[in-house]
Amino acid sequence: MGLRGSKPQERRILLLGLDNAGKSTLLYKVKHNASVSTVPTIGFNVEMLETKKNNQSIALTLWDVGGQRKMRDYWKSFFEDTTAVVFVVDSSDKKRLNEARRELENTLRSDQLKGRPLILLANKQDVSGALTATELKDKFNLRKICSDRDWFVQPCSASTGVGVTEAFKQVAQMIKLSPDSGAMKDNIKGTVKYFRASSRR
Ligand SMILES: Nc1nc2c(ncn2[C@@H]2O[C@H](COP(=O)(O)OP(=O)(O)OP(=O)(O)O)[C@@H](O)[C@H]2O)c(=O)[nH]1
Ligand SMILES: [Mg+2]
Repeated sequence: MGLRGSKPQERRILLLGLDNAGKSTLLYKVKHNASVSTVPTIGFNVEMLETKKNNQSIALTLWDVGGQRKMRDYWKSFFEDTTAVVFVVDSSDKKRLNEARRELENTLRSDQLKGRPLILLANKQDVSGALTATELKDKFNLRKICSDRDWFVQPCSASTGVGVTEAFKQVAQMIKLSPDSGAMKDNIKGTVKYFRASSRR
């Protein structure tokens, strides 16, 4: 059992995926249970989500980074200290599945993300004709490309909220907790500074 009043362990979770996949919709759904009307993210959004694992409090810092092509070059600036990647896919957009798979493969190649768990979100399940989680798993060849990490595919709809809580419960399950609660440094400020400096170049 966690010590009463002890600082929650902080973990950094990166939400990635193509533009229009539903990352920002998901972020606000899980944080505020709100259906917000989003605009394409230029830059990033960040929210803190408190959750529990084995009675231990965990503070998840959720980084939602824009997925437009020009934004993807910046994804790597967010990799450092990432505990798990949540890769969001628009399961109804069959024309862009190959593009999504390519970007996922590129992301997983990073040394900074070596061994980090992947949660693939088969989003937009409310749209008729959307690929199922199993179809997406096969299409992305996850068994092969994730042979060296834990992975999980969660069907969800960021619009209706179905599957969203389950997705983040799964994230918490896949996180390894350390006995020294609160020891991990919170580097939000560092990343914000880095991002601003890069975007001015
Ligand atoms: N039907 C349906 N629409 C969704 C769902 N999730 C997101 N959308 C819609 O998809 C569009 C894009 O959603 P965003 O959350 O802005 O997508 P994003 O991944 O943040 O996009 P970028 O910021 O450009 O990377 C919006 O019109 C959302 O309302 C879903 O589960 N079902
Ligand atoms: Mg967005």
